[in-house]
Amino acid sequence: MRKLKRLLVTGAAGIIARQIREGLSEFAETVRLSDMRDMGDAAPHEELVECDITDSEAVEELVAGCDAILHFGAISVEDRADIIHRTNIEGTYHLYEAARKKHARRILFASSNHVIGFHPRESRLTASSPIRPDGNYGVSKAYGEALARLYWDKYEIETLIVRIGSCFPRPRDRRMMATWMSKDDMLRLIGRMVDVPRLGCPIVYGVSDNAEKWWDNSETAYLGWEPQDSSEQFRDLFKDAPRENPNDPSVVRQGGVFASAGHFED
Ligand code: 15L
Repeated sequence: MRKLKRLLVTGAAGIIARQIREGLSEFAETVRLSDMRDMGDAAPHEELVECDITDSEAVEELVAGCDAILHFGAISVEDRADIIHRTNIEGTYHLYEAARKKHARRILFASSNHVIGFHPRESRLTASSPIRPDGNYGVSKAYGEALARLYWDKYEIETLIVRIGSCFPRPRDRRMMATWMSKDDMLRLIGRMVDVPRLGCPIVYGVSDNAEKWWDNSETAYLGWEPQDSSEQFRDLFKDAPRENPNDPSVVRQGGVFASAGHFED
């Protein structure tokens, strides 16, 4: 496998980056980790940089010298629009501008299933399905996807857009039997992002090979990513859970409670 010189990871103290951190040494000689929160101690191949993603100058400095970026840095739950916009919209804009100016050519944009969260669970979605964000958070990720597409079309910066399902050590509720993504499947996907000769700007659903499937990645088969794990190993966790009401909006919609949550400006 091709090895990058320096791989930048934003949101390095977050739940996804913490799970995959150890595995990243396979992809790059140096891994630059960035967050505003505590990132622990650096391993010999790591650099730790405290950076506020909303500070454009600091982000430019952060990106300098990196050939690829895993952009996980974001508010990752539903919140008021002004809070979400600052980090997820302005911050992502600063990151893409820095990539353009400092010649970082390949980015993984951690998008989310909440870009399509209002689709009902019985629909099977592809990369071409219309977006149906389920809240302020989902809208901010749709912006990031559009920005990624613009920077590919106009500046040839390649982005792997990953609409991540639920990347936790194990599913936290019944819904996540369909949306769960293992850390190893995430690492396999990053491996393809690094290794594929021509990436372009594909949209991939970040989900393991679960028995319950809402998302179809056949349009991006050229990436050669084949998830190996399945949530079935965790099915017993929910065998005694109360039966869900099939008409509850959080059960009807793919986005779960993000879709049924009330308006966040009130
Ligand atoms: C996300 O995008 C969130 O960041 C995460 O906290 C989970 O809730 C996940 O989606 C999900 O849909 O399960």
